[in-house]
Amino acid sequence: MTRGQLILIEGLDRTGKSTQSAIIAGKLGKSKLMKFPDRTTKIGGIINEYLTDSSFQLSDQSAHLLFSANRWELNNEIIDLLNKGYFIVLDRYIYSGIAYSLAKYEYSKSVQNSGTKSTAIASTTASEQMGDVEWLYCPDKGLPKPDLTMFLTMDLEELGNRKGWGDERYELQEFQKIVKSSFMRVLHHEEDDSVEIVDVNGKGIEAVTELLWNLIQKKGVNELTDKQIEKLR
Ligand code: 2DT
Ligand code: MG
Repeated sequence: MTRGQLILIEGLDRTGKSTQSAIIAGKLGKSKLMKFPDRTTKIGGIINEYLTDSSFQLSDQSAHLLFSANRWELNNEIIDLLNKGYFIVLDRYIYSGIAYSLAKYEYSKSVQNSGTKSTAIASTTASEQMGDVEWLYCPDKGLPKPDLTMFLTMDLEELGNRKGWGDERYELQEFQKIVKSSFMRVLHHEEDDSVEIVDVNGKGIEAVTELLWNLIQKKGVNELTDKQIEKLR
C-alpha cells in the first residue's frame, strides 16, 4: 500500500513558516495543511486562551502537556489522510513543543536571577521538568514522525526588523533568542537526515520556496511511498 508523506515546516516566529507551508501544500497536489497548535479543537481552545490572555494561568507543565495533547487529538486524522494518499504539510509540531518549553525553563532561570517578579512567558520559578528534554519529549512518543522536517532560521537582527510581532505570550524578542538556541539543541539534525536547517536570512518568499521545494524533491517526499509511517520513539 502506498501513502502520502508528512512534511514539517518548523522555525522561529516571523520566519515565514505559515506562508511557506501554504505555498508548499499548494504545490503538492492532493494535500492537507495542518497547523499546530490547532486552536479549533477543544484543547486548542484552552491553548488559545493561554496564548492570548496573559491573566490566564497554567503551570508550565500543564501548558506543555496540552500542546502535546493537541497533537494527539489529530493523530488519527493524520494517519488516515496519509494512508489515503494525502501529503500533509505541518506548520509547527513536536520540535516547537520541546523548544518553547525548554526556552521557558531558561527564561524562568534568568528571571529568577535578575530578581524580576513576574512574567507572562513562564513561571517565575523554573521547574525541573521543563529543563529535562527527556521529560518534555515523552508525551509525543508514538506520534507519526515527519518524513522531512525543514527548520527555517534567520539572524535575530533581521527577525527583530520583521513586521507582525503581536502581543501573544512568547512574542517577545528577548525570548526568541532563547527559543533559537533551544531549537538548535533539540533538532538533532547532525544524526537525523530527515531534519534540515534552512537559512532564510535576507531571502524573499519566492527564493525560500525554491530552497524548500528543491529539498523536498531531493528527499523524494513529494512522491507516494510504500514505507511504513514511522513513529516517534
Ligand atoms: P503560532 O504563533 O504558530 O500559532 O504558535 N508552541 C507551539 C508551543 O509552545 N508548543 C507547541 O507544541 C507548539 C506547537 C509557539 C503559538 C505559540 O505556541 C508555541 C508559538
Ligand atoms: Mg505566533
